Amino acid sequence: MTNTRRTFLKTTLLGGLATAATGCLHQESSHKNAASADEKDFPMVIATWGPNVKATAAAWEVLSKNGRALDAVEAGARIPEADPNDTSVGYGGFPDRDGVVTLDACIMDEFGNAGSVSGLQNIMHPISVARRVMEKTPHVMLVADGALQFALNEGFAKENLLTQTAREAWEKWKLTAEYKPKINVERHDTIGILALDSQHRIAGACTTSGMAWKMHGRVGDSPIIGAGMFVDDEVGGAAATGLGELVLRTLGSFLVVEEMRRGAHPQEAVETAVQRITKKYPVETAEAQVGFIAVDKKGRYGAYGIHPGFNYALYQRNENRVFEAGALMAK
Ligand code: SD4
Repeated sequence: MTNTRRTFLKTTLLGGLATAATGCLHQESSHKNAASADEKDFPMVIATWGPNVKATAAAWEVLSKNGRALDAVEAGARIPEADPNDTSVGYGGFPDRDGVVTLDACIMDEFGNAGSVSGLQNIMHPISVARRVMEKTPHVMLVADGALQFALNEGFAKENLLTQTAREAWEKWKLTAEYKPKINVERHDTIGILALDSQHRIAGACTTSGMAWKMHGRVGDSPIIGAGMFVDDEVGGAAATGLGELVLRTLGSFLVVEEMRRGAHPQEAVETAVQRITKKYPVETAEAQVGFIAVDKKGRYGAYGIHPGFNYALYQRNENRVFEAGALMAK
């Protein structure tokens, strides 16, 4: 066990561990089943993967000053984007099989506006480019060269995002050139982040370098509105991590939000989405991970993965903590 992992596990509370063991609702979330929102639960922010406590902390900086959820999720997503040690997001992200770092990101606000970029190269903060697409263009999504041109026109700097570590990992991968995405790689992956601010406005963001060693031009779930992330201010929001192809085929985040619209608790909703994927794709899901996080407008949340090992960061009621998510294939 790495030191980092030990630190995160130490911060895991009993409620989170109970969830990992049973796959049930969080013990501590029982108070959240009240018909109306508990004001103490606002603001809140939740993000995929434990190391993203740094991202939830950055988002909290915005939220605790009564800032807008949209600003909070953007601030949070920018943390792993700029971290060279995070090999699955932004700067330092592992490249595709041609050695090119290509980035996917999307963002949504409380009005249902959405922005997205895919296959973006050489820009450190694709989430901020996605936000500009949302706010400054008549479109939702820009890809590849068009996205880069737009970013440059908007004043973003062109940078080399391939670190020495990532290059060496790619050189090593090329020796076998076997494409076999692993479950819970480093437990540090794509960030999906959802926030509810003090005025109960919702926003979500998702940003990634995608699956390492993917084909050049491959688009994952993360920049696709409804797959990698979806929010609806009337209902709640959801975000996904893991093997994007499985999430794309099932439009996972949209499914989670629609389940909540039908009245499901966020935990039930994420479990339904995971079950849908595993039922439809039993062979692929035996070896692949997908994890979802979700929040509803009452400030309740849920998280669930196909396999054990998915965890998440939650900043709520003034505490920033990491929890183990339950898993369908928990032993
Ligand atoms: C993708 N879902 O590109 C992303 C990557 C990811 O765990 O989340 N990896 O498929």
